[in-house]
Amino acid sequence: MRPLIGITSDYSNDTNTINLNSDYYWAIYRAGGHPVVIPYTDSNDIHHLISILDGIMFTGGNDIDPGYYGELPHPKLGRINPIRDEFELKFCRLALENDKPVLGICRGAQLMNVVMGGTLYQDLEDQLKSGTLIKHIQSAPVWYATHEVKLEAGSRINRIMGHDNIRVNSFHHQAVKDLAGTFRATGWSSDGVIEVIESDNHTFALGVQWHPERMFTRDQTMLLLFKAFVEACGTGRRSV
Ligand SMILES: [Mn+2]
Repeated sequence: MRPLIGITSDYSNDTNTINLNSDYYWAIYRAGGHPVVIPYTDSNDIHHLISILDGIMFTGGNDIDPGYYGELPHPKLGRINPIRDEFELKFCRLALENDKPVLGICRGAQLMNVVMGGTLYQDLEDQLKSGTLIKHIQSAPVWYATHEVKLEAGSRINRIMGHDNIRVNSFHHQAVKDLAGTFRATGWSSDGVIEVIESDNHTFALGVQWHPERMFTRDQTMLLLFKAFVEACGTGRRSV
């Protein structure tokens, strides 16, 4: 039986719609999971939701309210979605506390770090004065890799991808700044921006700053990430 994987979605107050790019859905399905789209949910129901899922993928989206990591809004902060923030932060905290396998994509990786006490660059161009900053909001097609990520030797992401260097797409103006205690950085772009975080204290808690779901149909190595996640979700499932 396919592990049941919850995928968080965006909620628009303006149009009263729940939105998810279907690439996320097909990536989990192709990797052997049974994807279910999770809209925002009343916090009283989150415990039950987590108990019936085998794993959760936190997807990309708007910026997280910097108040959650103790900062005021920087002028370059993008749109925020208070309803999504409140739900996902509780959902992610509870998932990690219960050692439910978690994969974070872009905003999802940032969310995992914030939930566990880390901080973000609210705007890389303004706040990371490295002098070597590369373009992290690519103009190239979504599936096209535009920058390299160096993966730490011996890390989970390195074992999954099977390479010390990979090429990824990039659609973010924010990134992890101070790491939460439970996470370590295991992938960086050439300008030092953290592109992968992972936990050694959880069955599977890993976040990537790029969008593998938009690459896997053209780059099979990107499917390895989803397969490793689904496999971890399957290991922990209760027999019925
Ligand atoms: Mn990037």
